[in-house]
Amino acid sequence: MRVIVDSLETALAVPNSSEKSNTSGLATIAAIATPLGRGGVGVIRLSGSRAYDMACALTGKSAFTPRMASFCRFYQADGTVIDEGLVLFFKGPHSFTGEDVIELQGHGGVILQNQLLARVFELGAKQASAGEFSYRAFDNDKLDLVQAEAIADAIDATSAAAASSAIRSLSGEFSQKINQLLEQLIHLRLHVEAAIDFPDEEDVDFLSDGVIQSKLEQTQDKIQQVLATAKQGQLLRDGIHVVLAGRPNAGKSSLLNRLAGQERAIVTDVAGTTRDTLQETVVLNGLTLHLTDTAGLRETEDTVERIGIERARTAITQADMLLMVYDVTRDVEEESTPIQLAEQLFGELPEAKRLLIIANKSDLLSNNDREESAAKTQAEIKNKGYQQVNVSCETGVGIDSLVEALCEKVGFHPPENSLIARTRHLDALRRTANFLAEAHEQLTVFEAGELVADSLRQAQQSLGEITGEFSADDLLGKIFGSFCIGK
Ligand SMILES: Nc1nc2c(ncn2[C@@H]2O[C@H](COP(=O)(O)OP(=O)(O)OP(=O)(O)O)[C@@H](O)[C@H]2O)c(=O)[nH]1
Ligand SMILES: [Mg+2]
Repeated sequence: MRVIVDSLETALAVPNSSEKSNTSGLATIAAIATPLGRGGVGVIRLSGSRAYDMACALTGKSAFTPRMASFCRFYQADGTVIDEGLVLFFKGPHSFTGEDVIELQGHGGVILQNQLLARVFELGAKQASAGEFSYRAFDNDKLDLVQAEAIADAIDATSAAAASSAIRSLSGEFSQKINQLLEQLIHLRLHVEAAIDFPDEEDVDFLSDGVIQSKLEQTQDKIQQVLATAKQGQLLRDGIHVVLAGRPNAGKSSLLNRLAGQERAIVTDVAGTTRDTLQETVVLNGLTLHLTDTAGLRETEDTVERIGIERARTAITQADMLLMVYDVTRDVEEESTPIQLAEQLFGELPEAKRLLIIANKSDLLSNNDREESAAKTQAEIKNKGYQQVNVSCETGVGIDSLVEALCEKVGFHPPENSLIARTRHLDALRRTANFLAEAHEQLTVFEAGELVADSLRQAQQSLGEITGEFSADDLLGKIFGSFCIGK
């Protein structure tokens, strides 16, 4: 069996970088790599086969030593000085892009940087498009897709935890997990293909001797572990969209202000204060919350308010999580319960995993009232699988519990060493898991070797999309197009 497996190894190996285009022969690109504005230093980066010659022409020097800073003047064509600063030379392939790279570190002023960039263009460089440096790095095998995405995620991170997990993904930790899984899958495919091609070998039926099944199940377990890590990473990166909805005057805007820690929304005792939706992003317990405050839901003749309510309804349908805020002293009358209120407000009861019920203004209830109201409402809420948190936006009581309940509800509990991930990765992992489940069924129920092999091939294909082994050009365009220019 070992010999057969070895002989199949080459045939099933994951295609590697040989399929990528070669970046040599491409234009030399340039872009301002630091934010344009007032600053001590501004960096312009060049990459390509002519970068070195351009640096020589720009500075009048004839040579640069790789990885050594050289202090130079940067000249216009007519010999006037544009600026002075450092030139750093990274000789390909030992550079970020894998090509020759030059960094010009001048002063960080808008005019100076633009003049310097214009001069570099005059010398023949082309403006880099968004993500083009990273794309070249990917194309030259300096980075895989997960690492390239991690660069953009580190730059765009909205919390310290998201930034540090992006840096861990950049260093290759996430890619390593995926590559281990890919190896495991390839190995599994080898065994299955061998079992199909050589069914009578040593008089053993490889498909039913349990070895393939146990290897398959191990791979399935591993995928589930990686999926769980990736889910946390995706929450870290993207956060969740939380919509605050309820009757007018329930305290939605007060809650937004409490969560934001500042007076962001107007709060008055006039019902119908909030007209338009209002967004605020906050990071609480490490989770990024994109909050939307909405107009109170009610029947109204007022044109402006009606438009506001329509917007509220749109936000409600798009929310990852709905916080239904109600006024404990008013909104839930004798004959109605929070669950009935939710049905009235939203037309139908939202799924339990998308709805958190917030009983606000608990400071206005006496202890007796509070107990009575809790007894009345909690049983039904729990029976139906929903959850209520009692808060007072006035005093701040219950706000911490609300945030904890929110994190719990979306399953956010990132491990110490979490790794950033994107929806794209989760999607690919889920598809891989589905193909493996298919393979398992074909193996254990139908003993259909060819179909097992085909499902495993598709599983490998899906998994390979994550690091970019099998990614289509349009997907690459989408990923790199979302980067900033100069990266
Ligand atoms: N006592 C008490 N009053 C509160 C509490 N939360 C909000 N209020 C008051 O309730 C009134 C309405 O609060 P808002 O936050 O404007 O309510 P809203 O739900 O945004 O109302 P609309 O924008 O009109 O839909 C204000 O007078 C608040 O000061 C609370 O926990 N306790
Ligand atoms: Mg409001």
